[in-house]
Amino acid sequence: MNNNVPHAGAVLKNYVGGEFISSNTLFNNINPVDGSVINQVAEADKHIVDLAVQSAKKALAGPWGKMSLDERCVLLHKVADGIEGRFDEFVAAEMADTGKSFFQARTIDIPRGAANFRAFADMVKAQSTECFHTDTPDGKGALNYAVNKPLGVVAVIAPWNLPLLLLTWKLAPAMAAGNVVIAKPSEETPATATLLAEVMHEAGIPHGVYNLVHGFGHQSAGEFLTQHKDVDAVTFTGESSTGSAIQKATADGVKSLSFELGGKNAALVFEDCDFDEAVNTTARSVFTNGGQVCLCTERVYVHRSIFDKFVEALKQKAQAIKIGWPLDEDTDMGPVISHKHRDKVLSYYQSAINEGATVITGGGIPKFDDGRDQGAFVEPTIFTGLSENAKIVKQEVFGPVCHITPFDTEEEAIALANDTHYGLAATVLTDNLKRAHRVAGQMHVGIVWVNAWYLRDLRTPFGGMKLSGVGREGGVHSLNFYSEPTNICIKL
Ligand code: NAD
Ligand code: 6OD
Repeated sequence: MNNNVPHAGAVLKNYVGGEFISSNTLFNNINPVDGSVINQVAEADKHIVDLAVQSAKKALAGPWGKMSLDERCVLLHKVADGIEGRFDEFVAAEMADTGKSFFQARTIDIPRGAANFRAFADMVKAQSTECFHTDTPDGKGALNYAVNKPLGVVAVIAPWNLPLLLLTWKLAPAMAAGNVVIAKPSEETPATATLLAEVMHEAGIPHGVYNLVHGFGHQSAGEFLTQHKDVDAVTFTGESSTGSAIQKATADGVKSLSFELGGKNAALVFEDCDFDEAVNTTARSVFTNGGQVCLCTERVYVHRSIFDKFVEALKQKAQAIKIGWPLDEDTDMGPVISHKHRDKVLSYYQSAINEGATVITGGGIPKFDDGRDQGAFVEPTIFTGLSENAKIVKQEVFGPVCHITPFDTEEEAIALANDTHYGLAATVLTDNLKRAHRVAGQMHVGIVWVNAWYLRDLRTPFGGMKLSGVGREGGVHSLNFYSEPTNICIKL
């Protein structure tokens, strides 16, 4: 299974000040497809995290801080070239760590890793700063203009669901804006961040600019980073409860924070939608990556006049999903990330059943009669019949599951969609243009897709309201977060 996986059977090391360093504590990196150990990972202790921070500061004061914008952007394009040059290794590493399909890794995750570097290298060169001419009593005036400076040492803490995509989504703008970074990938998915360290090295990124520390959150590399006095900013993607813990940990140091957190996203399916398109889009938004995308739909609201037909059509889609080995060309869905996460997803399935849900399809574990029975697979699942207060309708599951509820009026649909503590994304399915604008404008979320899902333009604002996040990234929003403007006022 792991034959072509880079560093299979070896130790994945930390990358600090341009050197790969091991540590006294190793933990296993598990393949969720069959439970096998892919390799071991060197957990960074406090000393290694401190070395990373000191190396980063040195690089900022040295070659990276002195480099011109043009030179920096050339290097970022070289990093993108490096990812593309070692494309197959990145794909194999991401598949082994997550169990995601070959199709998804090669069409979404790894291409976006490279695209993030190219996009922000180009965007930072097009960035302008503010300039104001100010009247003064002597009539000669003053000129105000802002110059952007990096924040400094930025800790980038990433989750396991789209490991390279989400890490580089933050690394690329942070580096483009001139910062030095310390990446902390999820303990579940350490491989592509390690390959990225090799690419950074080969591309000639000065030592200390990109540092990598492996480990966990609590009392491990994650906390050591967020509590470090010389870390200037923390940019984090993960669970809302972890965001809250980081907020507390960083309070004394008054660090800049950007949080992309959980979601409990709704799809609103109106009677005037293109029915087949609406079913396809909803199936994609519920089941992509085994439902492990923060933007995935977990609550579907369907107009009562098409409810039964829609539930039946989505059931057919769910049952047609091919669950299997990542390398099989026709595999649509792999396992969830770990046995621990599978237990969590299954406990939500059970709670739905205990609360009286109708199981339209799924609800359990698929049976394979081969090595996959040792993996972390769950069935794509659809429930109906629960009240809006049911646990599975209220809380984020992060698995291949949705609950479908009928509605009668547009107002009711909007109220149902907004009745959540989260506010990340929503999908509106209608062919009525006026309704599309009207409904989209009333969603309390950071991102609304109309007749689409996960259609991305990296220049657009991205983030969530309420428990789903703090701040926006994407385009100038990222560049602004990773920069500190200094205003210069010149009396003329
Ligand atoms: P998680 O919060 O458990 O872990 C994310 C990262 O934080 C990991 O690297 C982990 O080691 C680290 N971490 C954990 N505790 C920490 C602490 N106390 N201090 C510092 N670091 C700590 O999240 P996960 O399980 O890896 O990812 C799934 C979650 O992420 C879901 O809730 C999902 O919705 C969310 N997510 C959100 C977005 C978004 O853009 N809004 C994107 C992807 C995932
Ligand atoms: O596409 C992106 O830029 C992005 N941040 C996606 C987040 C997905 C959540 O799992």
